[in-house]
Amino acid sequence: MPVDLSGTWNMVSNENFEGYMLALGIDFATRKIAKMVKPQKVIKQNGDSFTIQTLSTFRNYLVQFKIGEEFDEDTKGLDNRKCKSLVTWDNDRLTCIQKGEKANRGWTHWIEGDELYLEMFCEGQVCKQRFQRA
Ligand code: ECB
Repeated sequence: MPVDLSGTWNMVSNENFEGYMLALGIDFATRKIAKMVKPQKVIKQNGDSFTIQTLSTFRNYLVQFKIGEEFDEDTKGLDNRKCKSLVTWDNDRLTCIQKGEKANRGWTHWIEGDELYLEMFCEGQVCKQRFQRA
């Protein structure tokens, strides 16, 4: 039985988001605003099917996928790139590899204590975010 990441989660910390956004080539004005927001994650996990919404006052982002099935991801509203994305379980860590123009790109989610963790990585930069249940 894998862990269940389902729920509504509020961001409580965000480390090196600047470095991650720079690696993605996000412009100065967008980075300034993006750094201010505290997004909420709404995760729906149904067996192998996931919906992850990232909601904020600035932008929203939606991704839907099944474990082990590569899908076309369009990071519209973020860095606006196309990726071939694949999500798998690495033990109790939900891990996504986003193949595309940017090397070494992806993210990992896991739960530790009552908190949801997210690490997003791109070309050597790692952004670490932590969330608590709303
Ligand atoms: C939707 C949050 C808006 C805040 C940032 C807006 C613009 C910044 C542009 C690019 C930065 C790249 C990523 C933003 C960080 C979080 C958005 C969702 C990242 C993501 O792919 O999360 C995964 C894992 O939870 C599911 O899509």
